[in-house]
Amino acid sequence: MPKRWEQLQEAVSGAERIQILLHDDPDPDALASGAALRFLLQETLGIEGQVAYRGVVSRAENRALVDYLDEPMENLPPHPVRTDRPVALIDTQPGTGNSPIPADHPACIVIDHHGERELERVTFADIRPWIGASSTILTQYLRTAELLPPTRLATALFYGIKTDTRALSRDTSAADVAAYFYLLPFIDVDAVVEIENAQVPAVYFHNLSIAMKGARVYDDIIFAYVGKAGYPDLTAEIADLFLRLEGVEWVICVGAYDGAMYISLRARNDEADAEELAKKMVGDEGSAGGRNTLAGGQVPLDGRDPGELAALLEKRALAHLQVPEDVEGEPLVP
Ligand SMILES: [Mn+2]
Repeated sequence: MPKRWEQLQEAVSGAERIQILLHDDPDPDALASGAALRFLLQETLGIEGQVAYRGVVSRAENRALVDYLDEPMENLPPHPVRTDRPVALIDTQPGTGNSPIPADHPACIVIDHHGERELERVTFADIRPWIGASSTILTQYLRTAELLPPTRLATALFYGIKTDTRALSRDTSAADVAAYFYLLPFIDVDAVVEIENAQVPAVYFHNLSIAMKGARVYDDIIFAYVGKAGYPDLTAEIADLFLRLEGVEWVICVGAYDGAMYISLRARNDEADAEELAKKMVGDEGSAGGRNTLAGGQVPLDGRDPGELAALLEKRALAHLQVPEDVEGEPLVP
């Protein structure tokens, strides 16, 4: 770890300002990790960092976290980012489906816990797929640099680990457990409770009702289409909810938003390959990424009827999961 910390410092030596990019539609792990890198570089090297992302933070809990963090974050336009400022990329890698920079864009720092890709122009990469959250990696850097995390940052990092690992129940390494309990004394427990209980807009229940009425269960697989989603994170929220269904091993949830079909996958088994399923579902039409138990993707609608595209994606998913074509799913609710 001290060696990594030295290399990270070398990668930004001489820089006065740096842009810290998160993955699109950032989740708590990305938001917390970006804020942590900014704090780390500011406190140790005096480098001014600007955290930025494309897309929207739409899940109620995540918006509550952003409000609580009170960290200036820049919302970037939808096209790929091209900038001359040194760039750090967090919780994703250049050229992946949810990355704001293409594979050939230089980056001085990339920190991620997803599967390692071929990195072309990255000065310092810390990619550790066996770790459950980027927040864990950033917590390690803070400790190595002997920086105590301020309350808001500690709370965000704790929440980042908690959400990415489902409270240490999936994709969790010893390092995640160590970081989680290291942060515990520094966090604001009331803030965590408030973030976790953030109220959702009415459209959540509208989409939930469509999803529930149409959901089909194929043995240990549940497929649900939420219709036209009120916001992009909706499919992820409903996928998390359906994972609670008894006997379910796989949740496949899709919904149309802003000209694209959003796909959210969840698996209960750590040995599953949700990322592979997401890639099979999008084929060469869109982008997908993720980990063993959690993955997502997007397919452009290209003028197609969302319901028909949802049915096509369902077919692809079931084929990949080896459900025979003549098996008809049971409705979730009669
Ligand atoms: Mn993450």
